[in-house]
Amino acid sequence: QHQREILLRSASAFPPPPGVKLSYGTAGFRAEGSILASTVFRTGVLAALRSLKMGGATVGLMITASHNPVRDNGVKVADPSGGMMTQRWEPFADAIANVPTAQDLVQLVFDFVKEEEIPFGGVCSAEVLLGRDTRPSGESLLEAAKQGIAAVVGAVAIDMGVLTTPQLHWMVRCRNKRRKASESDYYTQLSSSFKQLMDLIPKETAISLFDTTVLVDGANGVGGEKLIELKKMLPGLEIHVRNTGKDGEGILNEGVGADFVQKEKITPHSFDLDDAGRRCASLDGDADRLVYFCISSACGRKIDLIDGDKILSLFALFIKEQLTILKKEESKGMTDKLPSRLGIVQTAYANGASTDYLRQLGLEVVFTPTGVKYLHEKASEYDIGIYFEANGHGTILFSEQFIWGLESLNIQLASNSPGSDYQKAALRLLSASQLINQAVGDALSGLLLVEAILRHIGWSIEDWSKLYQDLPSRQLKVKVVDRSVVVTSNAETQVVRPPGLQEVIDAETAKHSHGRCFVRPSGTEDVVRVYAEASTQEAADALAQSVAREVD
Ligand code: 16G
Ligand code: ZN
Repeated sequence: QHQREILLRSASAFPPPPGVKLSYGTAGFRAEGSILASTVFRTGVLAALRSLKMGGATVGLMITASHNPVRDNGVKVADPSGGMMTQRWEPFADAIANVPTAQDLVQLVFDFVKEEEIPFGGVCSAEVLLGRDTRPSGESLLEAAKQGIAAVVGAVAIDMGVLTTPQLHWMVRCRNKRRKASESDYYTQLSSSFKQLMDLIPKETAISLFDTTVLVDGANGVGGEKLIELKKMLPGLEIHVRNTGKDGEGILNEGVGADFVQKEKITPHSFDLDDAGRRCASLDGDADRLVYFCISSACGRKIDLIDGDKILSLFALFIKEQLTILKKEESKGMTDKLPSRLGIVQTAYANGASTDYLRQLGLEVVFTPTGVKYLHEKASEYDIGIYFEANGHGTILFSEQFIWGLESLNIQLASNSPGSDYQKAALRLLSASQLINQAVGDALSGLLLVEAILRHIGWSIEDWSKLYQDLPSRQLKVKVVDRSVVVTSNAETQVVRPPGLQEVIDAETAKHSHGRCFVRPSGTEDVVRVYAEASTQEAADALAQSVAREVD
C-alpha cells in the first residue's frame, strides 16, 4: 500500500505531454528535451524495476541523444552486463512511457511486477547508476530520473554526473563484476592497457617515422572533455582535441562529429587544408561512435573517410595476426589448446568491399539487422567477436573462457619461454581485451586501440585507407506515412512486404555491375531508408533513386 501511494504521488508530478507517443527504439527514447521529463521519470521507475528483477544488480540509466541536435534528448537503460536492456522488456518500456494517467501507470506497474514476479514493495534493494551527456536539458531530466527511482521503495540512485555513454555502460559492468568502477578507474584501465600494447610493439617496426599526433573532432560534446582527461595519462601519443564544446567553440553536433563526417564525407568545423595528410578522428555526441578521416590536399572540404568497416578490418587483421602466432606454437603441442573461434559481425550497411576483404582473410563474416543490440548479441556467440556498424559503433568481445585460457597460457609461457613471440602475442590479446570496452562500442577506447595497432604495424593513415577501396554507395531516405508497411528479413537484406518490391529491387540491381541494394524502415525516424552500392558513383546514385521511386 505504501509503495502504491508513493508511486502515485510522484507520478502525478510528471504528467506525460498530451498527444505524444514514444517508442523505445534502437537507442531508447528520443525526442525534444523539453517534453521528456515524464518519459525519463518513468524510465527511472523502469530501471529500478529492472534492478529488482535482477536480484538487486546494478543497472544504468543514460540521458543522451547521441548525434541528434542539441535541443533533443533521450534516455536508455543498461542491463547488469553493461549491454543494452533486454529486448524482452521493450514492450513494457513502450507501455510505461505512454500510459496517460498516474493511476494507469500504477496499475500497469503492479500488473507487470506480478507477471514478472519482481520482488516489489521494499523487500529487496535496487541500484541504478545515472549518467548524462552535456545537453542543457540533461540536468533537469536527471532529476526526473532520480525521482522515478526514488518512487520504487528500496531503490537507490547513484549520480555519476556527466559521462560518455560507454563510460556509464563500463561502470555498470565493472560494478556487477565487483571490480573498481569509478571514472578514474576507467582512465587507469585504458591508459595502462594502452601502454602495455605500446611496450609490445615489435622492434622491427619503424617507429621513428611514425606520426605520433592524432587530431580529434570532439563533436562539441562530452567525448572531447573526457579525452582531454585521458590524454594526460598517455605519454608518447599526442592527441589534439578540437570542437571540445567549450564556450564559443561551437554547438553540439552542428557541422561536427562522427555522424556528420560519415554521412557528408566532408571536413567538420575547425579542420581545413592545413591538416591535409594528418591522421584525423571524429567522435559522436556521446562518444560511442568513432570514424577516422584524412583530408586530401586537392579537393576542398572532401575527405577520405575511414569508417567503422575499416576500423573493424584493422582490428580483425591485428587479432588474426596474434591468433596465428599462437596457433603456430600450439601446433607443437607444448601448450593447451585455446578456444579461439573468431567471428565478424556486420550489417547490410557494411561496404561490400569490406566484406570481400574480410572473407579473403579467411574470416567468418555474419550479418544482423541494424542496431547495436543485435550485433552485440551475435558477437557474444564467439570466443572473439568483432562487430562494427559502418557508422563507427562497434567493439570486440572476448569470451570469459578465452580470457581464462589466455591467462593460464600466459602463466605457462612466463616460465617456459618468457619474452617469446608467442608470449607477446598472448599478452597483446590480453591487453586489447582490457583496453577495448566490452560493454558497448566506445570511441575513446576504440581510438586508443587504433592508435596502438597502427603503430604496431607502422602504418600511416594512407596505408590504412588503402587496405581496400570502398565501393561507391548512396543512402536516401523516403518520407512515408507509415514506415511499418515495409517489412524485411534476412538481416534487412530482403523485403518481405509490400509484395513485389523485392522483385523490383532485384531487377534494378541486376542492371549495375557490383550492384547491391536494400530498403528498411528506420528505427529512429519516420522514414524508409534506401541503400545502394555499385562500381561507380553514378550507378549507385541511379540504383538508389530508381528504388526510392518505387518505395514512395
Ligand atoms: C541507432 C542505433 C545505431 C543504428 C541507428 C540506425 C544503438 C545504440 N544505436 O542510433 O546502432 O545504426 O540507430 O538508425 O543501437 P536508423 O534505424 O534510423 O537507420
Ligand atoms: Zn552515440
